[in-house]
Amino acid sequence: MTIITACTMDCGDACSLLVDTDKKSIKGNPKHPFTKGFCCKKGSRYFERLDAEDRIVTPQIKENGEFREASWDEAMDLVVAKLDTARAVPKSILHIHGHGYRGILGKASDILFNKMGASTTYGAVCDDTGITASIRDFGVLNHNAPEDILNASRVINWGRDLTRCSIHQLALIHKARKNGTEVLTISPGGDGTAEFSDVNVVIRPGTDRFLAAAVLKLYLEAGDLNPWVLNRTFNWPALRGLIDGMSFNELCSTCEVSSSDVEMIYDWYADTGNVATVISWGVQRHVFGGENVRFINALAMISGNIGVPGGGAYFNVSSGRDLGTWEHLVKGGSSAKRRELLIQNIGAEIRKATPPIEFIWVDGHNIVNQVPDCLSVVEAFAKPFVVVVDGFMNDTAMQADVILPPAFMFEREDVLGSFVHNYVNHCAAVVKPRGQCRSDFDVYSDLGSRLAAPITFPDSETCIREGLKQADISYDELMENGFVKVHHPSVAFENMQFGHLDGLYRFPEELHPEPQRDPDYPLQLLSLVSGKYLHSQIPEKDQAGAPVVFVSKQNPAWGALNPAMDTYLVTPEGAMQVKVDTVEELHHRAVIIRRGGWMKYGQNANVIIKPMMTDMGDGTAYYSQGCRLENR
Ligand SMILES: Nc1nc2c(c(=O)[nH]1)NC1C(S)=C(S)[C@@H](COP(=O)(O)OP(=O)(O)OC[C@H]3O[C@@H](n4cnc5c(=O)[nH]c(N)nc54)[C@H](O)[C@@H]3O)O[C@H]1N2
Ligand SMILES: Nc1nc2c(c(=O)[nH]1)N[C@H]1C(S)=C(S)[C@@H](COP(=O)(O)OP(=O)(O)OC[C@H]3O[C@@H](n4cnc5c(=O)[nH]c(N)nc54)[C@H](O)[C@@H]3O)O[C@H]1N2
Ligand SMILES: [Mo]
Repeated sequence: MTIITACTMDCGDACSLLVDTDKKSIKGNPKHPFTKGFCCKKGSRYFERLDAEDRIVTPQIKENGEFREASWDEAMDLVVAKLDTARAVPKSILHIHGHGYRGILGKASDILFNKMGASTTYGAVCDDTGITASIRDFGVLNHNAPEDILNASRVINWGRDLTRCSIHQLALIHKARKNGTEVLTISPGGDGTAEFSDVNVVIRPGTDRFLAAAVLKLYLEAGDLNPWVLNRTFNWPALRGLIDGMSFNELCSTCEVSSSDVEMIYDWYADTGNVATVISWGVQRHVFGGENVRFINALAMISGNIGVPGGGAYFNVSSGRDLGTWEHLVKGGSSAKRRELLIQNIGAEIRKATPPIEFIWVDGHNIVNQVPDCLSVVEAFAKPFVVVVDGFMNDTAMQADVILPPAFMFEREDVLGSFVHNYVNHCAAVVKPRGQCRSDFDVYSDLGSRLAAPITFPDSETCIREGLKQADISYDELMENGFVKVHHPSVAFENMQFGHLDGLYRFPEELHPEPQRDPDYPLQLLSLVSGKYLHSQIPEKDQAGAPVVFVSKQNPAWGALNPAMDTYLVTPEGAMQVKVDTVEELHHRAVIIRRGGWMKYGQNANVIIKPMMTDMGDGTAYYSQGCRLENR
């Protein structure tokens, strides 16, 4: 039987899928206008994950350092007893929820722990730097519909590796190129962007703001600024003054882009026809990542490409923008101001917390793996009682006292939106949960009702219906078709009306210098997404041996390494053994490692990445990590 469902993985493509439950085959829904009948391998091979031999399908309790199987009743009794005790000081409970699963029902754990007044996290490991930057500029988070890119004469892509992170945006780009749209990509290189770009410009990682400022300087020199555009901005004189005071050559040399390439980028923006600007998430994972995004947005604005078809600046939209909450339907508990611990330095934050953290609950997050300074997270998890809701014995599950096995996608229902497109999808449960796995919603509903002071949820259908009310989405249409298009104008900020109270655009008013490189760690470590896997959701069998890092043949480390000896990737935080390979057109001081490998296999770069904040949105500056390669 073929059933319409949808992917709930943390990916903007948010595909509508057809699952043949007899053949266990998965394909993209041809009726879904964005999915268009195809999906990536992570989606089409999801049964390998559901049926994996090493999947945890029974609750586990740790005793004397070893896990043993337990019934749900035994595991829940133990968890509830610990929680009831900890609730005497609600702040002593810490709830950590990640990007592992999303949706209307996916909010259940946040709602339950909010009602308990538990501590929570702030800060971000993903996209909040770029979101905050975009909101400072435009007043709200929005971009043109992704399909509008087909109207662009040219696309300027600031680093997004569509071959890995979004095959449906890639398909749109392929289609646009067939119709004559040209694509220029600016990135540190060594990625998949050459496959879909007419021109590639290699930039020193972390310095896009200087390149955008250099192009803006050429606009100033040319004097061809559109008065209508300037009229829609609040603080143009401040940005103009800032750029006037800078030398073109210095801007070029800071980002290590030649003046002729900067002139070419100016021509791409200034020529007739509209230009769409695409901004990667990579641009904002640097200490001045927010400023990078703001200067790129400023260029899209000054070039007259905001509020027009075929233009726009694509960072992302909020996947939850069309979905409401059902928290107000929950009975018991109360929502008070919660203590917040910084996510990207969670080890240190737990250690210094007063009152101390006694109980930690983690769901949908391989936190021990995905945040910097992982070893300190392991240390901080040692004393509190730790419950992890996950289905694999990954770096986080290993630190648990109790592991509760969740039903994964296709085994449980949810409804979710996308951070790229404008459709809301129904992720139907199409197969029974394996073994004793239970949906997260069911687990939280059960847990809440077992507490000494209970917190009770409505049934799941009531929650879904409530969540759909916000954007007036028809429940029946959603169930019938598997998706609903939510109306958002195809062009964002039409007539240049922005979200600030005065309706005007805001420019950045400062350009911070790039921090000095530590001469002992002259290379820059980029821990990029891998095409084959979603973050750390990597089968254990694929993690043998030292991980491969990629450098350019021009990298000073490459010539200095002796291939016959062991090689280590070294930062001030520590060292890990790696294999080194070369890749074309990568910036000569960049080192690429694909992220998500597990600590227990010596594959996790976060062990040697220091927690560093970005300038906006409390984001994580993973890519500002200095490093070196050496034989040992
Ligand atoms: N070094 C480095 N680290 C990074 C980044 C970087 O650039 N560099 N970027 C990061 C980014 S962009 C992100 S978004 C984060 C992602 O960090 P995480 O959110 O930790 O992502 P995953 O590694 O995919 O882990 C998600 C977990 O959720 C589990 N899961 C899946 N479905 C369900 C479910 O239905 N219920 C429950 N309970 N669990 C489920 C999966 O098995 C998996 O273990 O990592 C960040 N980490
Ligand atoms: N296959 C797969 N797809 C995914 C994910 C996954 O884990 N696997 N994760 C999803 C999630 S949660 C996210 S957030 C996205 C992330 O998607 P991407 O944006 O692709 O994320 P990154 O790998 O962090 O960075 C992407 C690119 O940024 C470029 N880059 C790095 N630094 C700079 C810079 O300073 N300037 C410029 N111009 N470019 C730079 C790099 O060359 C890299 O190719 O992907 C989503 N899609
Ligand atoms: Mo992300």
